[in-house]
Amino acid sequence: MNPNVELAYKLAKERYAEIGVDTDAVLNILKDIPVSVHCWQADDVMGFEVDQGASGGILCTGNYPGRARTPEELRADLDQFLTLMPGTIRLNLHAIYRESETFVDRAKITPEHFKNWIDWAKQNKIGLDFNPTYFSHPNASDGLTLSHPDKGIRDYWIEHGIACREIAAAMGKELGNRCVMNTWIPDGFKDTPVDRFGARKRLVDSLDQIFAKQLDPKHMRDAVESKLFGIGVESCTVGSNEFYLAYAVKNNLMLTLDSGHFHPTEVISDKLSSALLFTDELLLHVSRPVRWDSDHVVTFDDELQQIASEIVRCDAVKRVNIGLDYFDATINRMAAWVIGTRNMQKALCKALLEPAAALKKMEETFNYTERLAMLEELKAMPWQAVYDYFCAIADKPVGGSVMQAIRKYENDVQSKRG
Ligand code: RNT
Ligand code: ZN
Repeated sequence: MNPNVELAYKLAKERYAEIGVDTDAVLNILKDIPVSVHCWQADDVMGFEVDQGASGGILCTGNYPGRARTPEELRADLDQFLTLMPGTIRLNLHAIYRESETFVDRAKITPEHFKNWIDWAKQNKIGLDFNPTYFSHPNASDGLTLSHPDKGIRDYWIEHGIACREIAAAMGKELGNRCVMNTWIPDGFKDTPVDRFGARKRLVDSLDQIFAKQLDPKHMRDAVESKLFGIGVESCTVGSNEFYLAYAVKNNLMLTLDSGHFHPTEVISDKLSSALLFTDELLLHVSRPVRWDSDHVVTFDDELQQIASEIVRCDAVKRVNIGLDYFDATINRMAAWVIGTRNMQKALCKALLEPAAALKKMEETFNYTERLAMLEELKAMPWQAVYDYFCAIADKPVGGSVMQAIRKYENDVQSKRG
């Protein structure tokens, strides 16, 4: 190990001990917090069904070379990614990443179409999460799927949802590692609709059919993701926050909070403590909305730190499933993956390094002055030395040196892709 990394950790350990924080204990917790990494950053949300970009209110921009074009290329990228990441990583797949020699309709996919993914996950001892794909498809071209006025279209997507739940359950069972399946639909309206109630009522009915069958919660759990607006869906999104919050609570599902799916000044960090009082588990899609749901790479910004702090302060590390959701094709996609995922871990690391009990005590006794002083001190405490050490003991590149491996992979592999 680089002696400077070791020395910096030793000093950091002493500094944190002064405020009653045990850094070794923090490292132990951190290594077991899974971060579910979205496969779709590596290929611009295209999948292996047809050769076209995402549609339905989401859009990946940029043409940086090196997009993974095949399942083999995507898995190679993931193998490389895993060599660069400390901690516990899960992989989040979408239905469009199915593998099949011939075209297979989305309503007809089975666990067989994900065999290679399951084998890959087994080999790497990582868990899988899953998503039905209700977008980028002719049956979604009206901008409506499960809430479509045409029963035929709704039934098609219901069949897809049911097929996907079986796939998620098979993944969880095969891997002995529960799979979380997230349902997000693009349904909404560019202009002001007159029958929001009708559309939402149809959505309830479709979801009820999809979730009707009880599947073993040891193998899979369902989550439902709300959204405020997207490109082409500016005036109304059928699956809004109120809709899914109520639906999740009523039906004992997880609520998915995507940090890009609210008003530009509204934050999900404030929502965790409320949602956790009425649902047993949550799923997060950690993203970075710059102007809209623009899915920029997650940076170490205030909201990311607040999200991580809330998870820790609510004592909800085991109740909040952390997933990432962003896609940037203007930069090296491996760097996008690594930087965003490491930022999530750094934020968790920093959050775990808070003297939580002392801070709560200050608040309860109205000692807001000390609370402010402590919170400001914590910002510049040597948490980075702790995270560096976390990478070093996992035998992964420390800090900026990870870019050497990323550049090498770009030269040797990604730049050779057409
Ligand atoms: C879209 C949602 C959704 C997707 C992924 C690909 O606004 O955030 O989660 O980004 O499923
Ligand atoms: Zn999302």
